[in-house]
Amino acid sequence: MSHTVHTGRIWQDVVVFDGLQTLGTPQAVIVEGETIARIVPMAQLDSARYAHYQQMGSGGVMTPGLVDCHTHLVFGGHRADEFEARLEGVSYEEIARRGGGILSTVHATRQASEEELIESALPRLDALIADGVCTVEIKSGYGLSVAHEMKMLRVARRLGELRPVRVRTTLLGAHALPPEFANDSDGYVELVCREMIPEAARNGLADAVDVFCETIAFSVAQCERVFAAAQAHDLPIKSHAEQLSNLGGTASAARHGALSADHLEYLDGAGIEAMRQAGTVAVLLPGAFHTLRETRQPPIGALRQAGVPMAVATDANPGSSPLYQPTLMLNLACTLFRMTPTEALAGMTAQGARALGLTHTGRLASGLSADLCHWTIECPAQLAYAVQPGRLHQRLFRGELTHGH
Ligand code: DI6
Ligand code: FE
Repeated sequence: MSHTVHTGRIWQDVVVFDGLQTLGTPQAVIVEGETIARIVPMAQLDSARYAHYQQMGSGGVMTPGLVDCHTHLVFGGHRADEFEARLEGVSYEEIARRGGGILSTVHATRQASEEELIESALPRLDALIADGVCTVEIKSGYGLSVAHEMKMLRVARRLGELRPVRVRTTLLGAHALPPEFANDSDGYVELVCREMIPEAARNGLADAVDVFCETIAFSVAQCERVFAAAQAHDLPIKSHAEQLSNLGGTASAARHGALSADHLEYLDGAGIEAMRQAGTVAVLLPGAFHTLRETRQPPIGALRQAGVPMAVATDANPGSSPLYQPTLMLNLACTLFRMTPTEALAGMTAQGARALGLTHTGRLASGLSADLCHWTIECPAQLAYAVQPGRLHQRLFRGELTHGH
């Protein structure tokens, strides 16, 4: 077997979107081992120095590997029946109140073995990877008992071992009220705080803790108990807030130093101001907005004006966003929310990483992890402009070429 040892790889004459902006002139991108070594304007490239590097090609667009910072990728079953019911006029909340919705997926997820959950999640994960994802957050939240939530988190961790992708896990025990606690939501929150969070922390299964703050889920006061328990175990917090109504969950999460508040269609000025002060990332989920045929827009203009960082993610899940194509979200973020293509792309790279508390990925800069995508397009805005599979030419994860050649 022949064996070529490359000290490094180089791309020349590429348009670079560095995670926040498109650099002004064509660049060379140089990777050494697992790390981005240099990004240098072509005019300043001493190409002789890189003559023995593997020449990866020239032209096209280079972006950081995409970061999908909000998914519910692990679950049992599907909810096509609810899709049809909603089309006939039944609301998402009504379905939830009838015991369907999230609880229908809880039922199917509890029935499934770890192997079955891995089997069903892998094609979904592969779809994200094929669209350029290098980092994906995966939430629990369809187990709603200590054992089943830990099962979900173990499956999520395992997915990260089976595929070349960085998986960040989030414990979402406070997602919905399980049937066993039907008339005792405080009792369930107690279980989340006293048993679930400590168990996840003890076993190193969760990188963060999330809640669903909503009339059909948990109150602000209950979410604050979950935040306190998470922080007692040194776990960062996140919140699904202001998705279907305004309860003030975002302001509360921000005051507790949340990494992100997610959804935010019903966010008000006080919530925006709290996010600004705390540096909390606004995670926008146009897939859920689209699927639920929501008409209330998240306050993009006000978030932009306040300088609140905005991330974009798939929210991939069987109910409100059965959409497993991150670049489609770039398009929807622009078309539905009027984000700019630059904002949308930053939302799925630098700001997505920030929403996960990650500093070594999501940007193209020397010293960071060589997680990058090379696309056969001419300018970064094309990623948001057209919904067109097949444009990912090469994908590197931690310096390893996993796609293309
Ligand atoms: N909001 C969402 O959009 C997802 N979870 C949440 O709190 C939906 C989860 C589902 O419908 O299964
Ligand atoms: Fe979600």
